[in-house]
This record gives sequence, structure tokens and C-alpha cells, in this order.
Amino acid sequence: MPKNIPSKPLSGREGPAEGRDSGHLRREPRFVKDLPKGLLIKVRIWRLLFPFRWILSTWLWLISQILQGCSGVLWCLHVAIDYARLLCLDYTARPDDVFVCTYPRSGTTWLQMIVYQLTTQGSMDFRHIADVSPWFERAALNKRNFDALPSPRIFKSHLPHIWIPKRRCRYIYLARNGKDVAVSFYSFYKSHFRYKGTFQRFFARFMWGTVVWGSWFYHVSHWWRHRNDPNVLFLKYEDLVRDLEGALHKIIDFCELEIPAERLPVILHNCSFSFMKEHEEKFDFATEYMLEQGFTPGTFLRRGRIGDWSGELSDQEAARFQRKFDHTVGKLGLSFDDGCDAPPRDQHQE
Ligand code: PPS
Repeated sequence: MPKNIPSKPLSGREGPAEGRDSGHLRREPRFVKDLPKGLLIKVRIWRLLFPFRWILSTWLWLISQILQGCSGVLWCLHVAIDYARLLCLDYTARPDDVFVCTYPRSGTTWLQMIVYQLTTQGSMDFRHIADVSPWFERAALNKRNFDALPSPRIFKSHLPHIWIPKRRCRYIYLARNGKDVAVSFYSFYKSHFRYKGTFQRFFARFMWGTVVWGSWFYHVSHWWRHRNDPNVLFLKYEDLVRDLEGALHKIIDFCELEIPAERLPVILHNCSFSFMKEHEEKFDFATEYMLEQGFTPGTFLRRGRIGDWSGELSDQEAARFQRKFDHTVGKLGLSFDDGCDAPPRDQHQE
């Protein structure tokens, strides 16, 4: 026999001499047979129970899916109730409130930024645009206190005209070519909603209006019908791209703002695509969502140092830990480097 051909099969399955066990056990990995007797019995029982485990697991999966469905329905109910509260009861308009209204992916954030820049003469002093220009209909979810906002308040809204609260304030509607909206929305669905379908499938849904916020055709046409209302300014995204300064003047006139001429170049610069892209974390919905949930972005990779605890734990907390450690893990002979390169607690700055 040539040297390099093994005389025994290399796979876990052995020859006929080892195949005396009945069907299920015959496929046991080799290491199982080497286990201590007590453990071997447990493993074999566990393997014999496989069909029952499978049935139980499937049932539990089903129950978990049903509960998930119920929680989804309850969540929708809670959102609907909060919407109703907001639209009918909890919102007291101020005459200088400005609503930035759009169908999603039509340049909402851009228009929020434009109005914010115009009303603050170019301030960039905000953590996220949603802090200074909250999403009206999500207010109940993100617990933003409208009353604490200084005037003029700028609200973002994707509500169709029929749902928007009609008060004595201003509404700026920004419409964008539906085909570009569909493409941008598809990309958003993939990046933010983990959508896995093709563009063709998404586009079919977009055409049917079975995407979040419903039909683009319905949304745009209903707001268009109100374009001549005295408190509505109807703008197009494409006009903003072609002549931003011209659009800015329309908004200045509509909101009756006074902008010193020397601030206009700064505002135009801050509203440019490249500047906003550079500060994307101030505009991205993912960051807004994280802040809304109470997460602090940029803290996942914190400092990566040994002994960082000494800047955080008090002497009592450290002593309490040590006592428990000595009685449990320490007893087994395991120890850790406590480190001493972290700054003391009072110098520590987060
Ligand atoms: S959302 O998720 O509904 O709030 O999205 P929305 O802000 O309405 O739209 C996002 C699209 O607006 C584009 N955008 C801009 N275009 C030109 N200039 C500036 N400054 C600007 N800021 C945002 C953004 O790139 C999205 O469009 P697409 O086509 O996806 O790039």
C-alpha cells in the first residue's frame, strides 16, 4: 500500500465493526464515545429526545411569533392613540410655528436645515437637527417637549394634508419627482429597515402605496390642491437644487424673516449638500433614532484601558466587589490585573 494512503477512513463514520449500535447512535461523533459514563448517558438521552425537542421548540417559536404579532398590534394602537391625542388635544399652535411637510425622501431634512439656518442666521449649535426641529407626529414616541422650544418652532411632518393639524401657522410643502423619491426610498428601506427585496418589488409597492406613509401620488396631489392657501408655500426639490438662493428668498418672504445680507453666504454654505454630508451624524435618522432611544452614539469603543474602573468605582464599591470576588472567583485561584494607569475619579471626564 502506498505510504500516503491512510489504512482507516478519515471521516467520523467508521467501518462495519463499529456500526453495531442502532441507527441514531451510530452517527454519534467519535468524541461522544470517549465521554465519562454519566455524561455519555445524558448525551444519549438528549439525542434520543431530539424529535420532542424539535416539536417543543417549534411550538415555542409559534407562540413567540403570535406574541410578537400581538405586541405589534398593541404598539400600533398606542401610536394611533398618541397621534390622535397630539392632533386633537396636545398641540397648541403659535402663530410663527413652521411646519416642514413632505412625503419621505423628498428633501425634508434639507428644508428643516434651511428653515433652521434662516431662523438662527446660520447657527450650527445643535447635536441633531431633530433636537431643534422635531418630528411632529413622533413627538409622543420621542417625548420631545414642544413647549420648551423657542419660537419660531420648526416641525417636520410627513402627514398628508388631511391629517396635518390646521391652525394659524405656516406650512411649507416640499415635493420631489416621484421616481427619484422611489429610488431614494428604496435605498432607505435597505439601509434603515433591513429590506431585502429587489427594486422591482419595492417599486411595485411604491406604486400601490403600500410603503410607509402610503401613496406618493395621494400625498403630493392633496398638498398641491392647497398650494394657494395663504399659509401654504409649495416648493419643489428640483428648484432648490437648481437655485437654492432663489428658494431661500421665497422662504424668507413667506416666513417674514429678516436676514442680514452678510449672513446669507454662510447660510447657503451650511445648506449645501457637501456641508450637510460632512456633518451627516447631525441629520441621519439612525442617529436620531438612537438618541430617541436614549443611546449615546460614539461610546461603543470607549477607551479600552486596564484599570479604567478606578475612575468610576467608589472605595466602597471597590471593597464590596473585592469581598465578593474573594469569596467566589478568587477562591479558585483566578486573579486579574487591577491596573493603575487610569486617572482618579475626580479627574475623570466622560
Ligand atoms: S427622510 O428620511 O424622509 O427624512 O428623508 P428626506 O430628508 O426627506 O430626503 C432625503 C433626500 O434628500 C437629499 N438631501 C439633499 N439634497 C440636496 N442638497 C442637500 N443639502 C440635501 N440634504 C438632503 C438626500 O441626499 C436624500 O436624497 P437621495 O436621493 O437619497 O440622495
